[in-house]
Amino acid sequence: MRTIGLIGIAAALAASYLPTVSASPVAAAAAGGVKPFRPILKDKGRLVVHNEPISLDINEAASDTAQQQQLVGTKIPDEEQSIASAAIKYLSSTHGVAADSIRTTSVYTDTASGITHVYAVQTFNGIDISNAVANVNVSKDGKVISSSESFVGNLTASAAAHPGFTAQSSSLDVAKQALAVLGQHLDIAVEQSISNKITASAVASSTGGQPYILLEKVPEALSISGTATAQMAFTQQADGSVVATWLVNLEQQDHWWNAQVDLAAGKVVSLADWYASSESYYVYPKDVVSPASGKRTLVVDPANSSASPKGWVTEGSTYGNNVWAQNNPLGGNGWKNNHRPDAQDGKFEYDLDLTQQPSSYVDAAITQLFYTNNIMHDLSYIYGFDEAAGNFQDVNYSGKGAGNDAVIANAQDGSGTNNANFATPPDGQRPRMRMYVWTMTNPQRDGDLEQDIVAHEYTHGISNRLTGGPSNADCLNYGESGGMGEGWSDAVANILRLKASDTKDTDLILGDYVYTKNIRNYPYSTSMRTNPSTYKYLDRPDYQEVHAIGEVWAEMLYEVMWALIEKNGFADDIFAHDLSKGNSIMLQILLDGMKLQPCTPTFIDARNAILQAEKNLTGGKNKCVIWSAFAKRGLGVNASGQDGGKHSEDYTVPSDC
Ligand SMILES: *[C@@H]1O[C@H](CO)[C@@H](O)[C@H](O)[C@H]1NC(C)=O
Ligand SMILES: *[C@@H]1O[C@H](CO)[C@@H](O)[C@H](O)[C@H]1NC(C)=O
Ligand SMILES: *[C@@H]1O[C@H](CO)[C@@H](O)[C@H](O)[C@H]1NC(C)=O
Ligand SMILES: *[C@@H]1O[C@H](CO)[C@@H](O)[C@H](O)[C@H]1NC(C)=O
Ligand SMILES: *[C@@H]1O[C@H](CO)[C@@H](O)[C@H](O)[C@H]1NC(C)=O
Ligand SMILES: CC(=O)N[C@H]1CO[C@H](CO)[C@@H](O)[C@@H]1O
Ligand SMILES: [Ca+2]
Ligand SMILES: [Ca+2]
Ligand SMILES: [Zn+2]
Repeated sequence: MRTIGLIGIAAALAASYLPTVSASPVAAAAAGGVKPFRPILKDKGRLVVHNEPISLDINEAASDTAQQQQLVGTKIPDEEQSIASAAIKYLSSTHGVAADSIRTTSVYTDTASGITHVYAVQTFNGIDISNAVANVNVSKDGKVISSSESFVGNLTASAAAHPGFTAQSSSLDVAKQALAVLGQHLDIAVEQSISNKITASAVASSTGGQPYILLEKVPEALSISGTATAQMAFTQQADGSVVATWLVNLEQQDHWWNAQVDLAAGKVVSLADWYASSESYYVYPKDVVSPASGKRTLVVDPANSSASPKGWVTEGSTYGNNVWAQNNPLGGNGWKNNHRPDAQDGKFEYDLDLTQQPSSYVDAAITQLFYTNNIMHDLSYIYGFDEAAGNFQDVNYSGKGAGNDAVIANAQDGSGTNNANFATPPDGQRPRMRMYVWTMTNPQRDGDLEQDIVAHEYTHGISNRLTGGPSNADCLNYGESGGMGEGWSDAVANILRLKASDTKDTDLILGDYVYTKNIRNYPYSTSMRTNPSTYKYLDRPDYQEVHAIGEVWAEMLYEVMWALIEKNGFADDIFAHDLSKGNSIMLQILLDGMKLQPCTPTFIDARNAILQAEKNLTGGKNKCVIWSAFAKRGLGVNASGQDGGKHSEDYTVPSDC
């Protein structure tokens, strides 16, 4: 049977709970994967609303000085002191917990509602049971309108079951042991000689709680300030039992941990992170392609933890490891010091009135641009445009690839109108996306708000980096290859916007919102009538420009995508990377094909690379449907053509199909 007391633990721990001694004084920094957790107390702590409010005897409580003395250190008006005392009496009588075992932690009166909120914690032998808490809401006329509590009901029974439960230790060494257990949990081993240098001293609490222990000379890998605090407590476990714990509190670069360490068990039993690292964006979410097709919503913590393990935002504004988004009204080359919205609280929520000119909602536009760029970063990362493959990040967590090349994304860039562009230098140099305002309508419309445009631009970066390797930026600049660069950009924008309700009869157009109509010649469609583009179109004089060439390529890819979805089904969430589904297979073999194909590929090279990628991915299960899709548009097995020369169509598939 395990012991629960704190006394004697120091000695026992010396053998069993000391952290492993590492070769270097301080081992590697905390793994990013440590997550907060706590014991889940079933059916406790729910808000109970009293439809018939319960009257409190506030005047009687006012004379109860014993209760009032528990709120020291803060100046509480007499009136609120009395309400708090009455509320504690109420909790005591309704939950069978002695009033002197309930400590008031805060009380205040809300000016708007006039409701007084009383917060309390259950204690045992003067020590807080940190997760046995209560709150009582008292109306202006002195009635309990609602309350909640997570008290330990049979504390005496629990205590009796654990001899030594009442024991206390003020041993400073024990606090150091608790710190070491937290260090282990955070994956930071501290060598004994370093641990020996940590000093500990007792400090009185200024707020009526018990004293705590201040630990100093803590290694920086564990605490950025070099200090930590430890305090004796009890923690209620999920099964209703109570264990003696140490509350250990320390701050790291990206976390502020408040841990409850069960020393007897040598483990952390509850871990909270006081850092509000949450990011929220009021945006057209990833399944709303533009203001023409849906509304903005609040999206909370959208970063994918494998693609962006530290989130999207570095600090309080629209810049982070993947993207720096800002406006650029004058269209100059400067960007670092340009305007960005201020969101110290991580809440990117700005007004957007589409009846006004775009300059009136620049913060909403920058936020949207930042959001969509990060969506593209995470999506392409998941499908293999990662650090090693030369993606756009300032810091490469894997250590592979060149860093310092997060995307510079300019919203409402003043260097142009009615367009957008993306420049891709080699890996390690920053690409630049410039989004323009569109002037076909009044008020004007903002390209930042249209996902297919931003996705199109970002995909230029993906195809340029992947084709011919990350350091060669000259592989998609000419003729057919340049045209396919445009085509992949449309194709990825199409994959991202596809919805479960879409079918192979769905037609998609680009630029619908900003341009008010299709910016391409034909909608993307599996109907030959709606979109008649074939390989032979590359010979037409009006199809020598890159976007026209790209349209033919993207149309072929649209056919391939639907052939794969027809055969394999549709993944509702493309981010889930479910490679048994058609749309996910499509995105995967597009990116894998880019990695495989030569610098300056032709249509035939790119088709063959896609087929090879599919063979590698599935063993060739989809070979024949892919061939059929290409053949439908004239790029069958016997198609032939020269970049800049004649193209000859073929509608047949290999003989084994
Ligand atoms: C009572 O207090 C809790 C906790 O502060 C709060 O969630 C709840 O809304 C309050 N109820 C009323 C009626 O004010
Ligand atoms: C009462 O205490 C015992 C002993 O710790 C514990 O096992 C049990 O779960 C508790 N029961 C309730 C209802 O809290
Ligand atoms: C993050 O991406 C991975 C694939 O790399 C996927 O399995 C996971 O579901 C994604 N998580 C979220 C929250 O989208
Ligand atoms: C082959 O497929 C695997 C995933 O199944 C992928 O990681 C790899 O990059 C692919 N290789 C090529 C050459 O496409
Ligand atoms: C098509 O190409 C195959 C080889 O891939 C060849 O055997 C066949 O003769 C060709 N057919 C025509 C009509 O050119
Ligand atoms: C080659 C290169 O520059 N790699 C970098 C990737 O990012 C990490 C973290 O910033 C750097 O340490 C590497 O030098
Ligand atoms: Ca890079
Ligand atoms: Ca390249
Ligand atoms: Zn383009």
